[in-house]
Amino acid sequence: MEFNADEFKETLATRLKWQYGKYITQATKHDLFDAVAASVLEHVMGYWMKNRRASEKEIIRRVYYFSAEFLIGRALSNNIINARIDKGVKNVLAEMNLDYAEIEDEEPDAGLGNGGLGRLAACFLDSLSTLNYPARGYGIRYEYGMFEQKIENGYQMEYPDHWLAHRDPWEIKRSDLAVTVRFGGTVTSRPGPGERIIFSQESAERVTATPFDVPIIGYGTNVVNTLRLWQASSPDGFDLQLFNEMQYRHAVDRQVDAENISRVLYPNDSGPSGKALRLKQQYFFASASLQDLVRHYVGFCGEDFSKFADLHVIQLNDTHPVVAIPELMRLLMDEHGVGWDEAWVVVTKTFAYTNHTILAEALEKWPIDIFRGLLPRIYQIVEEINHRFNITLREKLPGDYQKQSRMSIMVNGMINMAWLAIHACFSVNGVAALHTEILKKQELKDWAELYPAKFNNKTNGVTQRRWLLSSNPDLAAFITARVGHGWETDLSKVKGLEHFAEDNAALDELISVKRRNKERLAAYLKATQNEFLDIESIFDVQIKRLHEYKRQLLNMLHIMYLYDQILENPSVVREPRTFIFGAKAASGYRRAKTIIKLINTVADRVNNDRRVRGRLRVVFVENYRVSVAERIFPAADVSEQISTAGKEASGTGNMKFMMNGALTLGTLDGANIEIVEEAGAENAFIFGLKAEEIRLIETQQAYVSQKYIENDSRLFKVLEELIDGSFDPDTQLFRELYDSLVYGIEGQRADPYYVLADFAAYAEAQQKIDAAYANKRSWARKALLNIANSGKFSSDRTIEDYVRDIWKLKHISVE
Ligand code: 26Q
Repeated sequence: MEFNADEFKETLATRLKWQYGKYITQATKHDLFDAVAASVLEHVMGYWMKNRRASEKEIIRRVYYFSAEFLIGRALSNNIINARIDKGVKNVLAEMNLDYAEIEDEEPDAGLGNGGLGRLAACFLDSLSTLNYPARGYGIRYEYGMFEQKIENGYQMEYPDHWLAHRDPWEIKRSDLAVTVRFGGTVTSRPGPGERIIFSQESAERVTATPFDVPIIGYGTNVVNTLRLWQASSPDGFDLQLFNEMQYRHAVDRQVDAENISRVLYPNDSGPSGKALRLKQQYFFASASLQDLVRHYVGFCGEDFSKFADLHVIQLNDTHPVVAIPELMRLLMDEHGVGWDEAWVVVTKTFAYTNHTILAEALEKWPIDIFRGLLPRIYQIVEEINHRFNITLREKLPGDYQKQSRMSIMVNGMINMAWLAIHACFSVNGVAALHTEILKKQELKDWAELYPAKFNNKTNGVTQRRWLLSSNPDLAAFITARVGHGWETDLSKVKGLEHFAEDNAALDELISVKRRNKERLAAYLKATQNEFLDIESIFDVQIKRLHEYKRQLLNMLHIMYLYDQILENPSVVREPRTFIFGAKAASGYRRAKTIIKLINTVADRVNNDRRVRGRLRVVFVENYRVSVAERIFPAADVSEQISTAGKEASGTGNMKFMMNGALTLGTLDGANIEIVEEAGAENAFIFGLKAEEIRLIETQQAYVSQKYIENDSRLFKVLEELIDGSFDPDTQLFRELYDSLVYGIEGQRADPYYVLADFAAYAEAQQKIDAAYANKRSWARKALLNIANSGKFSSDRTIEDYVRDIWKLKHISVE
């Protein structure tokens, strides 16, 4: 659709008039953001409506991405770029003397996710629309997203993220599509027609699920798919009786209880919390989404469900939505009279499951009593699935009682959601080659033997539209000037940059692009947290959730060592370095929070020590989130990907760094392996124990952390500094970190993540970086080759892999 500047201006003015009763001159920045967003939405609304009408007229095969998290971030820039109206909108605003950057900055992040898994879901939606595939995301409209992090006295403090305080201009409430979800109560059964037994859930708590639709605009196509997020409310409103009896608090109890289901994202990306509310969230959105699909299907095909699996493929984003499996059984059997066997065929042809973690403690298990109390009918169905599965297990593994019990979906009072998923889904995938291999050979070995054909790999990817075109316009222009357009929707085209690897003019321009991005980041951090950054220094960046396995602590111990070294021998010439961290710790993860305190404590000391000025700085970026990531990736020189080998399923930040010309400093873990394979080992800095080596040490229980301390005086020194008051007079502050590395605490052995074992290799790799950066052109050449070989890591490639192997979708076209 052609962009019409006058129409856009008029829409903008109209929105300000009817929404705020203001002239443009009276509008606040936020009013302006809202009006601009509304005008952008108006521009694409015609397409969105056509997409919706098409899906109402005809039922076609579609993928439904079920995810408890969609980490969208901001939408304005992304939407105007994808709708190809960015130049038009920016020109209009400039004509009106409005500052686009300021307006853009008014939009709160839609932080409806913890990290990688949620952001992956968002990248996938962008690619699906861009590649013209029929798709819909289903999730929860959290009233509060990922908490806002403030650093107070070096400690992480958490504040609610009220991102909807000003309403969201992108969403449309669809009250006409609300459904009811039931919790608790008791299951009763009575004989129905023929052999049938009719089950019903009596005196259950009823919760209304209302969908809010958000448009997902493809880049340069007419396809606008939908992200449908459910909000919970009470169908009963408040209790007038109680209110009249002056029981004001109790009068709203039911309302509050229901609304709590979609109140807040669980800010926890590690061990399952085992909290009933979390299970309620999962069932709430799984049930609502399936009711939505079944209702639509019945409208076309009636009660004949033989075509359901041809028309739906549901991708389960980790175990969080796996309760959808028994819920679809329930809907088919209890609400539509389908028999068990027929329903099971539908279910097992419809669902596919993605695993995002190797950490055993993160696989979700629900205590049976919580599960049964909350979802009594679903519990019966899971029990029956398990019963039938156990019969086939006994047939297939006669006598192997250990394995039968290991694989049982219900055992020791727990329901194992991953086992339920693997048993019921037709596809089970990991998210990077190494990850999938580890699943098949170790973590899920029993299952890969039972169902070998289900297992497959889908290496993650990220959308270059957000992570390059939108966030790094200078680099985008650099690329386009050399390989032309086309890479925006086919990232393999950046390969053409390789021709410029020996072109000094190109390399110098790449250096100045990076420099400008560093200046921009420096200006932002100066403005937001009064932080001074040295543009001449190497920007060495680790931005990701705080986790022991991601080893921010390894990075820190090395920084402490560098600090000592510079103090000891100031004449050692070094490239100046700025270590940048961004990380949120799960609220209940004490050790992760202590590591944040350590980073800030060391930063305080180092940054205020004249003796290392101009050589070493440490910066902790507060409240790391998508919109901040968009400023950091373009400015990075070094990408820290230093997880314990075998622990990081894939990583996706590593891919964003690569696209933006940062060099990877990493272990052979997750997608790092594939990144180095593409970039060339000479263009990355790889160090440390390999997954196989660690595996061997673990099976032999052969790890002796003590020898690393004894044989490395550097290590000995920095470890002592954790507890001798060097950085903080309170010698107990970091005692826990020390003890966990040196002695082992809380039932763990010493150094469970091999920080000490990898320290020397890490320090050596850092030294190589120091030496390599001295030659600016040679460094730029490596950066260029990273960009040129990042094609594989577009989520467009990932989506094509899913479509070909799992989803089997046909392209759609919209007039
Ligand atoms: C589970 C139960 C209860 C509460 C919370 C959770 C929960 C929530 C989020 C568990 C895990 C997560 C998120 C996991 C995650 O982000 N995993 C990352 O997924 C990325 C995309 O595949 C990978 O690149 C990362 O390697 C992986 O860590």
